[in-house]
Amino acid sequence: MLNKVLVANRGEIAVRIIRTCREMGIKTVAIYSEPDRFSMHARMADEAYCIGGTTAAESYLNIEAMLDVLTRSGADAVHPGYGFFSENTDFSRAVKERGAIFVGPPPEAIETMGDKISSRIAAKAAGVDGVPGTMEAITAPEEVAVFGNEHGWPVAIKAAYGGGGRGMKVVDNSESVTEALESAKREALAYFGRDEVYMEKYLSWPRHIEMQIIVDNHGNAVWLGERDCSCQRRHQKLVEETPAPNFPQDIRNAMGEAAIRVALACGYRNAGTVEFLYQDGEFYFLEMNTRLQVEHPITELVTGVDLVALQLKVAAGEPLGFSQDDVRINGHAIEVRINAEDPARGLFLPSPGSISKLIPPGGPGVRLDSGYESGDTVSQHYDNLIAKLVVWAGDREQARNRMLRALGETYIEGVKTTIPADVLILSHPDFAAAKHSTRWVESSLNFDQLDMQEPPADTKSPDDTQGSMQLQETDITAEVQGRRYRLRMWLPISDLPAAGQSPKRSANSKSGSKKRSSDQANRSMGQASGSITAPMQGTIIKVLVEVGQEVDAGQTICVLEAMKMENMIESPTSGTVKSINVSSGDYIAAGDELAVIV
Ligand code: MV4
Repeated sequence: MLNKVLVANRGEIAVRIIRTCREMGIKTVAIYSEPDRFSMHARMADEAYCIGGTTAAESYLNIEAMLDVLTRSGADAVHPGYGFFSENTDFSRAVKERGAIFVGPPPEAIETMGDKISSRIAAKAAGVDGVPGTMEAITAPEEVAVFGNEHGWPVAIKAAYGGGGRGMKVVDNSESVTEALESAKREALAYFGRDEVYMEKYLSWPRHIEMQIIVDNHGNAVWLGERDCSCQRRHQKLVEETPAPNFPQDIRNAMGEAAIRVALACGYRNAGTVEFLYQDGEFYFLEMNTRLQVEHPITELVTGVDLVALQLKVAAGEPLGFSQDDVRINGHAIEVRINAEDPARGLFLPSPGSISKLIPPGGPGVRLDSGYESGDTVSQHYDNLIAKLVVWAGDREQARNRMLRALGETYIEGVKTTIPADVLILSHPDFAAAKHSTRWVESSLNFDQLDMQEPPADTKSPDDTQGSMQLQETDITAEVQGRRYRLRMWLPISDLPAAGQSPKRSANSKSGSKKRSSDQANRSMGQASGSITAPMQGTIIKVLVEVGQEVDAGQTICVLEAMKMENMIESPTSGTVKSINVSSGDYIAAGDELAVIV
């Protein structure tokens, strides 16, 4: 079995992996960036090393810093979690070159499945049909028009090196093919560094079902049930559940066997997820994710397996220890993601900041996989997932009610969260009746009723006590030559900083010199002055007008890449462009003035 595992990640998934390692007697090594110095995963690991930097690129995507910690710590395996390096073959190869084990599939399997066209070819070779579409990159708009006229509209154009729906364009007719193809290629290049795109017939009302699989090095390949991930907004999963409601057992068995065939066709090892679309009694291969998924806990709850433990066993060369006949699906599990975002008016604007208080839910069948505790800070530099709330119960309706009860118990103060949106979804009659599908959230749910969450009352936590001016035993964290140590000291209470608190920013601190507006409205419709401001932080990827140009109301001024989508920033009025304050490539903050129309 493994001796020491470097957890090459942060947040809730790092905590998740550390917990299972502890249960298995495996030492853990955490890495942390400058903003994460006081983070939960760094606190929990047996060893913690600062890899420096602030942004993801400077820290958790800094391959040299990560490999340096691997060498310094003497870890014999690296668990990548999800995101970051979890599907990066350069990283997995570099880990192996240093004599350590990468807890995941072989690089060849990652490469096969990372290219969505080659993944479709591999699935087809295994006898598993994808959504009707092409097996090579699109080279001309005419190809899309011919395909749409032959197979029917709409047509989905997707990034060959993408995934998760990012950059996907849905084309309704041949007239809009050229612009859609250009936009899809532009986004594919911007998001994934490659502009190859392919197409599929767009299924109008499918369910998004994914199958968990795991393969060891002894010929054992098992599917562990499906997860219904249809409840998504802008390709961000909001709610996942298992078993999929109204899902026939014969389809489940056929999909599980198909998932295994796809995995074996690419020489897969360890845990993975095969995604399908299910519509009108048929299922179609979509893509394969060669990593542990965010939503893996619901599979753990209905099967009783610890997927991280299985991953570590398989990585250590041990057999699974069970076969397909041993797998039992019991009860129903639901997961919701609790993000530091404000869902008011359906904007889901990021809401980074310090969590002044976090009180987790409890009781029967409730699990909170959190990456943060009271006093921790949600940084704007990383994914803003605070925690996953997961419940198990005997059947779907009990699980749905348990989730609503657990959401009601979950208290998070200091940042706005998606909890109100989660409650809206779980309490909606369509969800209760399992009538939802992939388009349901964006076509049928109305988030407008969600008020802007009031800033938390400046309440003291119930356990605040006014201690006397005496010495207080205190655990503090010290960092010596880049390595983190815990020390126990006795200090006068008045000298103690609040746990995890970073120095408060000055009230009038401004980032950048750009003019800010008071209104952070989503639509970029500017103020009466004709000033057009950014509705959210992001990157300008295209400026479409020039100073002095006449524009119409609603004309796109520039394109802002934010929240994994291209946002068209439009002129609120007709007039003349007086000034343009941004150019392509600028990173701007919410409220920055982009242009002025007079
Ligand atoms: C599709 C589709 C319909 N037809 N492809 C989205 C995430 C990524 N895994 C693939 N996704 C989809 N691909 C075809 N040919 C529907 C989805 C989809 C979806 C699409 C729009 C809005 C929400 C969605 C949620 C799940 C799946």
